[in-house]
Amino acid sequence: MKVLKSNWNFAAVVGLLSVAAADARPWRVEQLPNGSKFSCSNCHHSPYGGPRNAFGLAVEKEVTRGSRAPFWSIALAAKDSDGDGASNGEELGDKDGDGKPTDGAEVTNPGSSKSKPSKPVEPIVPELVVENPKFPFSLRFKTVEGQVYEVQSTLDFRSWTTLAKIKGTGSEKVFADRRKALFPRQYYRVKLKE
Ligand SMILES: [Ca+2]
Ligand SMILES: [Ca+2]
Repeated sequence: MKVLKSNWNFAAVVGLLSVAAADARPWRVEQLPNGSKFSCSNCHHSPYGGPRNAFGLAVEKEVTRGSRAPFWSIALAAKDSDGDGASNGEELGDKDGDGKPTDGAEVTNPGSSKSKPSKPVEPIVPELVVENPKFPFSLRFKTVEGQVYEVQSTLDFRSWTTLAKIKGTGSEKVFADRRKALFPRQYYRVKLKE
């Protein structure tokens, strides 16, 4: 009798699962490039299904109710359904929409504007301007917020000494070399720290 009872419990759980899955149509997730990352949240506001988000509504236009036919297309990839500036294809790591995701591509949610690709920060090599050529020698350069710069000096272009680390703020920074001027000539450079 005990065995029979546990079988019943099992059947009840399976029944509940299939109801939830029917709502969110898991085969649609499988047809999206990298669809498994956000699963049902690609198309629905909730990870359990329910009302569709902007991308879900765009997908709904492409599919027939209950159909399992592939729907991912170049046209759907080119749209920016959630309006976050990144196309659906860019968000799902398949920019050209050919159904083959790009290896190592960043995957974000095409149905949520809060999830979008992080734009790579372009490293900007700063241009150095001499502020004071006499003692104390100083130079200035424009910085980018979030980047770290090292001011270095050398006598021979072989060994460089780090004189200062400067955190970028988005505005110009001034570096002054207040060391005693022991050498007739010094060379300076500013290195962008990785
Ligand atoms: Ca988008
Ligand atoms: Ca998005």
